Amino acid sequence: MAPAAAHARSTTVRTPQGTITTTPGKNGLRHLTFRFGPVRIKPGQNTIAITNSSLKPPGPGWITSFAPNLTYVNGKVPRVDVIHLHHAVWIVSNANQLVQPTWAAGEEKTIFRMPKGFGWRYRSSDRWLLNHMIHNLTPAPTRVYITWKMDFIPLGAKAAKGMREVRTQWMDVEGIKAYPVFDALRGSGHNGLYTFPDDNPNPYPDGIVRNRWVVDHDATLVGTAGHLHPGGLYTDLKLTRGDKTVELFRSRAHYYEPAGAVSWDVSMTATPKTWRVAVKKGDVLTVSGTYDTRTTSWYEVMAIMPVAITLAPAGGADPLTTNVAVKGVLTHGHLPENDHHGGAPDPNRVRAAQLPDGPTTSTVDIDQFVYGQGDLSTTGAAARPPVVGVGQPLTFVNDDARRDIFHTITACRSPCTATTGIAFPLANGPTVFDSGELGFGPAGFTAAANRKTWQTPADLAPGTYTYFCRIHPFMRGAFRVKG
Ligand SMILES: [Cu+2]
Repeated sequence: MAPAAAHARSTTVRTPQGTITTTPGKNGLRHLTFRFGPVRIKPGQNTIAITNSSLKPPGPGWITSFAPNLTYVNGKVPRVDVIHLHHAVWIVSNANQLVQPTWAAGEEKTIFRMPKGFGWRYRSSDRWLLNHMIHNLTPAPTRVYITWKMDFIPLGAKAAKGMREVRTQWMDVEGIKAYPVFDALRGSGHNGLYTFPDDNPNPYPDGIVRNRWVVDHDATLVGTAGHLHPGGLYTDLKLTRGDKTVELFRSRAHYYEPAGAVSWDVSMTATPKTWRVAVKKGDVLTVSGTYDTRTTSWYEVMAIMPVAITLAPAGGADPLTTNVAVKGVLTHGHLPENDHHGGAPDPNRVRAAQLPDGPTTSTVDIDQFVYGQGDLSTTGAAARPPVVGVGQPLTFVNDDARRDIFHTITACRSPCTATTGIAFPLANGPTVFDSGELGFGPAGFTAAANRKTWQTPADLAPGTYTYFCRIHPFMRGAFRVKG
């Protein structure tokens, strides 16, 4: 490592994995900016990578905040409908903990800030792993940096006096997995709300309840915020002691999106800096996530609530006698990268229902981001919907799977021709169907369905069905069932 650039007060260190910029603050505080990459993004990619990270603080101390982002090589933040930070998780391992997810970023870019006097202890021997999934919604390759800012207090600095250590307890409805997702289907749940795991009759088929953690020492909870996908309304953290269950915090999704709870134009609420909850060994914490299923299906969504917990008790209210589930605070406002909403009329796209029949067939191949027959961005004979008889399935084959490009066939409401953006298209077809992500990846470590074919449901009524690709939402198509 060698100093590569020096601004008035900042210094930047370059490493093979990226850069670390340090700006001095008050009482020994350091503002650290990490820039990981550039990461090469392949056409249409939606894959998960995990790597050792050498981008760490310059010495032992305390980390007191975390703010993630994504930029192009020129420093500009990509539009979220073009390049999407699906997630990044920083996993810490050291002598005390084998593997602990500690900080995380999703496209909502929540900023975590510890209350004054609390911090994550960093030791130079700690190993950091970075698990990231960057989703390219277009066929164009690019390069990006994953960036994050941390406030850091070196050991021995004035600001380090009296610091109390926290660690992150990872609370995820799917437990600790490389790809912890569930589906919230249109019309499921109660009154347009679907809560996982509560509304799923069999949320954990293997019998392992993943959304709970038994507190293993008396301690104080000092902060939490939820992670959801579009369609998500809130996550809940609850505590059970004996026969009593109480709410500890509801992290709400606040949508700036004009179309409502349908896009990444959102900020989550986090606990206010005064939130302190005294927990006891044996208490049970649970997490759940609630989605709006009135009009739209939400596939492969998440509900996660990392909780900062002290190693030793540090005060706080007894949640059984005090209502600690206070109103949260937004961690940021509307972000300009979410300005491209989509949903405007697109004169270049054909309305499938008005087209003559395409060929009667049993198979549609997908190649080079185009549905082989009935693609709504094509014209002439290619755009005409392929036809199957009632009860005859149509098989889709993703030939792009050989290049690690995943596609879906997901029902959207006809005509499904409006412009692409963060809020359009949506999985809001009146008949619910979805292929999963057709493609291949390492088992348990991929969004891919690990098959490249999918058959339409055999019980479809006569009609023209429109669909889109959830991974590359500019891709639209249609097929026709005839009686
Ligand atoms: Cu696709």
